[in-house]
Amino acid sequence: MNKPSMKPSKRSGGGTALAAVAGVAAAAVVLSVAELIGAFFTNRATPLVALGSTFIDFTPPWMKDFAIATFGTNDKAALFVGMAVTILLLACVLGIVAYRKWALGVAGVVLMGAVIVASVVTRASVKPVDAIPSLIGTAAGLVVLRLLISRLWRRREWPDQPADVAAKEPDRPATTRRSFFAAAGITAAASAAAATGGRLLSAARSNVAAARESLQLPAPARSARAVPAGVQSKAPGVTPWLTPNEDFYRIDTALSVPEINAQDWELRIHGLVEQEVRLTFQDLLDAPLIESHVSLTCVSNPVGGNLAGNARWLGMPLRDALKLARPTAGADMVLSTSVDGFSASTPLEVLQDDRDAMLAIGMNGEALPLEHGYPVRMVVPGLYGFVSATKWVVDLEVTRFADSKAYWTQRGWSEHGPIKTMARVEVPKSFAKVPAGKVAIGGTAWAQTRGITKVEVQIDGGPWTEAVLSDEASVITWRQWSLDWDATPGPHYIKARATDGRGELQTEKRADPVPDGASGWQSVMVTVE
Ligand SMILES: Nc1nc2c(c(=O)[nH]1)N[C@H]1C(S)=C(S)[C@@H](COP(=O)(O)O)O[C@H]1N2
Ligand SMILES: [Mo]
Repeated sequence: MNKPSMKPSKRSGGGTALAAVAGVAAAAVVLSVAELIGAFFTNRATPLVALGSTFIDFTPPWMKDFAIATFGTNDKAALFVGMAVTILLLACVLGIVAYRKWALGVAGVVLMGAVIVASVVTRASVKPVDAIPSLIGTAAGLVVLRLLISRLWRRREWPDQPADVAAKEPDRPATTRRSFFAAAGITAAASAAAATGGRLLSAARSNVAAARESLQLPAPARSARAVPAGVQSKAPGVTPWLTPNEDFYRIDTALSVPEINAQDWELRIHGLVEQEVRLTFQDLLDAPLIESHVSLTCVSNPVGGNLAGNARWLGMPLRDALKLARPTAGADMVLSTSVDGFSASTPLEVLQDDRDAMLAIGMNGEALPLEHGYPVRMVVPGLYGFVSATKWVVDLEVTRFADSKAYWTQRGWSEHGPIKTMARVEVPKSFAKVPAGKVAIGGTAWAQTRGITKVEVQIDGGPWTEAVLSDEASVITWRQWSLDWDATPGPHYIKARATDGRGELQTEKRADPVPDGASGWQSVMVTVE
């Protein structure tokens, strides 16, 4: 074993850079070995996913808002890039520290390992054994770090090699620069192979996607209301009234999409109830299901943003599920929790009235896509997703707002989240150049549970003109609109505002998404040529 005295002096040039390389190679081993071994565990909270998820859970509201505003639905990719850069830098530092003072390097790696393990075991629905991939990964990384660093200590032919090192270790071969890079290269290649193998293996082991594909949805006991022929805006280029599943916005805290076997799925309804209930997926398939078009909206949607979608959902009415459990007097909230620990607080009465709140299993005629909550999610008309639309839902606790706080409420967002009235201008696009003459303006407006009764458009601060409303399917779906405009050359500003079914005009007051949704009238600048 090398003793500290055998290490080169601090000033050895080149050694430091190579030590950083050794650190990076060791970090690659930690992550890839954990990935490979993680393939054998069902939860698969491997280091990157667990660290990222923990980071997301500690994200303050303004940062979440910033991430969504900046990266939109690519916020997860941005997080992974940020994590990769951080890990790369830390690995360089750890490599250098280990090279200079091995014991300190070991302490650093062990500390990193402890952070990884802590973030893994604190995830929801994780068992202690799920720490094993990270533990083995960290141990493997430490071994590789030792092998590479000791090569640096034994650099006989390198100019900065202290004379006594080789003499003190006559039984061990000296190393060359080339052999160091060969070892580092082999480590990198082996890591890449292990990580890829782990990915492929876990993809092969997961049959959830296949089971979803072959799921036959039952016919609803009550079909969706017929959609009027004229729901689509007359203005070309406006979003389709019905959002295809692949285009439906996705917002959640899940870095890796939870994979739940429908046969294993169970929903526990408990808390302030007379009868605790457990529902299986088969119970849902056997229940009288309803089908309904409902538009979902995210509270993080900025004015004019596209974090909203409209789909046909199939599911068991939540009022029926709650009836089985019989909530007791005093309860005023249902805390729904997903398999990955996200939770939402929904007023109990909203889940018991006739607005078609449901435990959804189908979306636009298909089983729920994995990213949208397979096998079961909540869909609640009229409320932003963060207080209602729990995906991968496994637990409903009947409780009181005074006693429990949901995931985003704990992080500074509101306790309640009724959707605010909003008119969105979709064509012409912001900063578009359009030819003079007849220009079709159009977009989508929503005020779920109240409905839209008027949309008005204003050009350059002039009079407000009523737009043509497309047909209304229901008050829980969005409503499209259009207006023909005789455009004259020059820059123009187009503003829109909606009035809801109660005759209430959309507020002009600008508000940020935090804490309970953005508001204000959208204004779009276009250039007419
Ligand atoms: N399990 C889980 N469910 C969740 C969330 C989440 O982070 N985790 N996000 C909610 C939010 S904020 C919204 S807007 C909707 C979005 O649903 P979608 O991704 O199907 O469009 O899901 C809700 N359900
Ligand atoms: Mo959301």
